[in-house]
Amino acid sequence: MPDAPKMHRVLITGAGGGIGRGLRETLRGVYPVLRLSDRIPIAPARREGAIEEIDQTELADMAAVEKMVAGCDGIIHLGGISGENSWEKILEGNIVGLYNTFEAARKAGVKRIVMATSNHAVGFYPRAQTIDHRVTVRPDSRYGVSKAFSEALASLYSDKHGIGFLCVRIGNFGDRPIDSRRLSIWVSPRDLTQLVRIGLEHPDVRYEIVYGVSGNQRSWYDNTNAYRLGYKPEDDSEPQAAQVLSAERGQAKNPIAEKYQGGTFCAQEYDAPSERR
Ligand code: 15L
Repeated sequence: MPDAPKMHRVLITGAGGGIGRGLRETLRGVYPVLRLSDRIPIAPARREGAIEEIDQTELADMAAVEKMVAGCDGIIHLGGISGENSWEKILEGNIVGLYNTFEAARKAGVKRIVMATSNHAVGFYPRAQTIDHRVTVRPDSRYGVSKAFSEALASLYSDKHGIGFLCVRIGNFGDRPIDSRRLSIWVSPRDLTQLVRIGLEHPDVRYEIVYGVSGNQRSWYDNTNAYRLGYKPEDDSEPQAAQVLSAERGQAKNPIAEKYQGGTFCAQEYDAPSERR
């Protein structure tokens, strides 16, 4: 078995967003140095528990990205655009910005990257189907396409340059599931933290795709690949189900959003004359 990579300094990109702020808390003290980067200013560094370094970088600026990545052993890449947007914004944040990050990581000798991909890379699978990590991508948006691109670029940088990647198709991160769709894709802060740590620390990770979801009874995913790597989710959305469902009773629903896993991402701009099987 290969040795676990040594993680001294870990960079979180997109550290000012919801997931980044959550991981800043749950990873405090886990690694000696956390470098927190975003394009927007983020809360000042703290010193108790672990050293924090604060950085402000536009991912489209390669020279700045090289400085952001310098000296890091591992990266949790959350940066870029986190939902559907114009092609120009997606191109800049999630294609150019992603390429810059991986390329800078290669040059800097980064050993591991946990890539925040998304359920929207496979959002056009119907809810009636259980999918695993081996299905072909079926993006539901320009955003979903950029996440599929991230999985492909990670595969290239793993095969050609030996960086270990855990691509986590994140469902919906938060303290609780916020609607009926999220009962199937919710991930709690502590469960996502567990997956991130597997990605950075497990000795065998070369290139893996897993679903970033808690152990939800209503899941649409067969997350065998995560379990194989030792993931043991502690949370399940089920105790929240009755309350979430009763809050939605009587609400009008879009049939395309309801049919497919990606929900409203599938229904936006939808004008197909007939549904693909
Ligand atoms: C995502 O990928 C987004 O980043 C997040 O904002 C949510 O829209 C989530 O998916 C979801 O599907 O709920």
